[in-house]
Amino acid sequence: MGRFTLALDRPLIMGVVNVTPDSFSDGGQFYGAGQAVEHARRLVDEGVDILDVGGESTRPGSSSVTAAEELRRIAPVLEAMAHGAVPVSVDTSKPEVMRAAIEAGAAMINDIYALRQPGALEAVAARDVGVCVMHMQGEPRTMQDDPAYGDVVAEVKAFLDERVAACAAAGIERDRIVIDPGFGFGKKAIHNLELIRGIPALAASGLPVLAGLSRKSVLGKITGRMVGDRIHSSVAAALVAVARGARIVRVHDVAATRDALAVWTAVEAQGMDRNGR
Ligand code: HH2
Repeated sequence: MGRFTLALDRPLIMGVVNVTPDSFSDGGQFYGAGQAVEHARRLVDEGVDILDVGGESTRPGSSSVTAAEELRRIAPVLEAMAHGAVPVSVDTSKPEVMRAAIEAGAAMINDIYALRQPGALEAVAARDVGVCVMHMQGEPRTMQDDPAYGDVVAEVKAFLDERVAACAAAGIERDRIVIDPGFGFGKKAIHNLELIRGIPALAASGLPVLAGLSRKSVLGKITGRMVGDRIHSSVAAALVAVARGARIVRVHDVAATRDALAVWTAVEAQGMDRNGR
C-alpha cells in the first residue's frame, strides 16, 4: 500500500481518528483539527500500525456530509501524518475524497460501501494504495431498522467475493485488498456473533480479514455498558477476532489492544527469549 508493505505476520492495529462532530464512539471529541492531529500522534506513540482517518460518521441514523466538508475535516490530519512512519488510511466512500486523499499521501482507502459508488473502483485502481472492502446491508441511515439474513456468514462471504472480483476486474491487485464483514453495519447482535464465529470461513479466501468491533453496540448488549465504558469488552472482542483469524483490528483504544495482542502473539509465536524479553 503506497510506500508501505505490511507483512501481516502478526496481528495489526488500525487506530481510529474520527474528525467528526457526531461519531457514535467518541462523539466529537477530536473534531477540531488540533485535537485530531494530537490524537493521531498519541495513537502513533501507543504503537498503532495503521491510522484510519474519517471525516464522516457512519453510525446508524447518521446523515451524509459533502465531499468538500469531509476533505476540510481530514486535510489537517493528512498533512500532519501522511508522510510519517505509519501508513494513513482514509475512511471514505466518495471517489472525490479518495482521489484527494491519495494525492495528499494516504496509503489506504477504507470504504464501508466496498467501492460501490460510481467512480470509486477507478479512483483506487489508478494508484497503488491498499483498500478495505466492507460488507454493509442497506445504508447507514436505515441499516439497523430490521436487518435480516438467511445465512449471514454465507451472504457476507458471497458479497465480499463479488467485491473482490470487481476490484480484480478494475485492476486492483489482490495483495492490496483487505476484507471486512462490517460488524454493526446492518446486523443484529446475533448476526455479529455469528460473523465472529465465521471469521475462519472469510479468511479461507486467503485475503486478510479486518475486524471492527471496538465500542460497538453488540458489546453494549453483552455487557450492559454504555459506549464510553466498553474498553474491556472491546479488547476482548479484538482478541477473540484475532484468535479466529482476523489479521487487522480497527480499534479506538490502541494501548490496551496492543498489550492484549502482545500476550497473544507471545503465546502463539513463542515470541520471547529466555529472559522474558
Ligand atoms: N466501523 C466504523 C467506521 N468505519 N470501517 C471498517 N472497515 N470496519 C468497521 O467496522 C468500521 C469502519 C464505525 O465506527 P466509528 O468510526 O468509531 O464510528 P462512526 O462511523 O460513527 O464515526
